Amino acid sequence: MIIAEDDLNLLRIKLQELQHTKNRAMSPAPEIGVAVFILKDNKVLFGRRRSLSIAAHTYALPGGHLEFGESFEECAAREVKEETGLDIKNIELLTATNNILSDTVHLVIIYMRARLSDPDQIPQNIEPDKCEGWDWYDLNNVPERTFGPLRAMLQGGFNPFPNAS
Ligand code: IPR
Repeated sequence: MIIAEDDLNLLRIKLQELQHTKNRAMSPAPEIGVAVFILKDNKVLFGRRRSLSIAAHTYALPGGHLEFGESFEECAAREVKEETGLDIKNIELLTATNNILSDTVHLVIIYMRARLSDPDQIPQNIEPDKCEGWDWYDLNNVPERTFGPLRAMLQGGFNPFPNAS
């Protein structure tokens, strides 16, 4: 039987998810994620996540787990590149939130902001098995199904733009 490359990728992702779920159940521990507000004009980049164990089917910022030995800035640049193909600059730490999402998922999210290295770059959906696609959104008009903690933060008045009142 010949298995298509796309199906293989999907299988790999599902396997990773199962492994994560198993690890979480066996030895629950806080995880560290880095999420990036990429600022362009007055907009921010969001993507709709596919069925992943964290924030499934919600709109979220590009980002992912911090790897061993990595700085927040390195993680931000790596995850943004892996997920969107974009190169970013002026990467800065904004804030962190502590999110107990379920009995087995406790995620500390480090929020960063950054600008496009080249403002004409267009985001690509590099990991279609993980994300439905990327688009720019005005912060006053974020998608209905934005990842809960992020939505709460924005509704609470958090603004990633410099000099925001
Ligand atoms: P990986 O590291 O698998 O890319 O993580 P992710 O895309 O599931 O992101 C998890 C942390 C996010 C929500 C900041």
